[in-house]
Amino acid sequence: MRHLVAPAAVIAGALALAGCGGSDDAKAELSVGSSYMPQPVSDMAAGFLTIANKGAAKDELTSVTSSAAGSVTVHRTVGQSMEEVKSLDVPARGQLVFKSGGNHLMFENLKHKPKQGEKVTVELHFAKSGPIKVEMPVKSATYNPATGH
Ligand SMILES: [Cu+2]
Repeated sequence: MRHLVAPAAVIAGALALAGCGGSDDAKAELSVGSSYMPQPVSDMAAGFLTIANKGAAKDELTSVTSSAAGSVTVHRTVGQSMEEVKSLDVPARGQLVFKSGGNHLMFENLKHKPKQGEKVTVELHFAKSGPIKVEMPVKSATYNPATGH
């Protein structure tokens, strides 16, 4: 489900955000790191990553696609349950973090069950920036980056 924004609205939004920065062409500068998928045990999988924005304008993650799955949706965790969201903000000079127990990507109807050591290609789509392709490594089912190696 793509979230289409009229180009005029995008430009107006960028200019408004640039107002206090002193630059007329402030834009998001996105990069992706720390991506991984815990090895799935069914035809569903979660995915985690961090989207950093060095730019002076915010952006929005609007959809995620992958040829490895029938569908990929963006979820956030609220209390004990999770809900699908249409988009998530990538703040200016900040980051959008997907991690276990928080925001996550949800892959459904996987075409095959990827194993540890494989990579799953996903494409991130944004309201303003061009799409970013990510090679998401598959880790063990219990992998947790917070505990280190
Ligand atoms: Cu979920």
